[in-house]
Amino acid sequence: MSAETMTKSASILHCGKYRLTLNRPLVMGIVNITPDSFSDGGRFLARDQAIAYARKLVADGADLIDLGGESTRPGAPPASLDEELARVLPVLEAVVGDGVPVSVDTQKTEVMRAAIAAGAAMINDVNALQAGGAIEACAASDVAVCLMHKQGTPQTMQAAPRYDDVVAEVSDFLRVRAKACEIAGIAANRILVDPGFGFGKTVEHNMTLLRQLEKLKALGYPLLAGYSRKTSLGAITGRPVDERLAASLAAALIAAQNGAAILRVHDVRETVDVLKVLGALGEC
Ligand code: 7PJ
Repeated sequence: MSAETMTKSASILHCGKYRLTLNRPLVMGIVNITPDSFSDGGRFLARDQAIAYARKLVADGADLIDLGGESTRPGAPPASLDEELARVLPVLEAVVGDGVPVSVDTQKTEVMRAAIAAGAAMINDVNALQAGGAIEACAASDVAVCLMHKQGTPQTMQAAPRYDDVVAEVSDFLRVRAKACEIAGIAANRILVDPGFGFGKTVEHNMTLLRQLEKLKALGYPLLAGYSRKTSLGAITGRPVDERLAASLAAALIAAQNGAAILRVHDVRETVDVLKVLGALGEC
């Protein structure tokens, strides 16, 4: 392939019935459907708020939305299968026809199966499809999969993260998981990889990964990066979670400049503006 053709050909992510051209960074808007995220004035009120919120993110310019029914924040308790299904499915069913691919953030094979049956276009798994039957459930469908690296579990991972070479170890893990997916029948054009910022990583580990994101791109799969509002941005800025917008935008911009294909963010409207400036730079 000539150099000119190479610069023009963007990879295309197969994502359920969608085909996403990765010629500019895409924005994935986060919808957390956990009891602490929305009013606890009853399940239906929380459901309706989550649906309205997802639609607001689409109106704000989200290219995809990511629904999560279990908190994976450091120290968060796990959700039961029934709880997670009851949180995610009604919102998924409501927004799946809105014209934007819907990702479901889950570690549970049963939730994956139900989400796929309900029309999810992507399974986003912080456990990289390591649960029994998870790879097979995704392989039997047409969803895209996001494989994320973490060290330890959300309950324990921030206790004492350690690596000899964080970039090499994250890269090796993602290569092995992506290969397992391909062997099981998930085509390479359905696979995304993610370094898992904040999942068993110190501020230094996160910064090393952010700085060297291009090295993970060498695996040959598009990268998803999620740094929005994370604890290490709090450590760097001294700000609580609701005051990390500027830090989150800075991290998103750096991730985009260093090759991330999809940015998983809370603040969609602001991130879209940041990316418009980056895009305009490319056209100068
Ligand atoms: C990530 C995620 C991430 C992917 C969460 C939070 C914690 N999925 N789910 N990557 N983080 N792929 O948003 O603070 O970084 S939950």
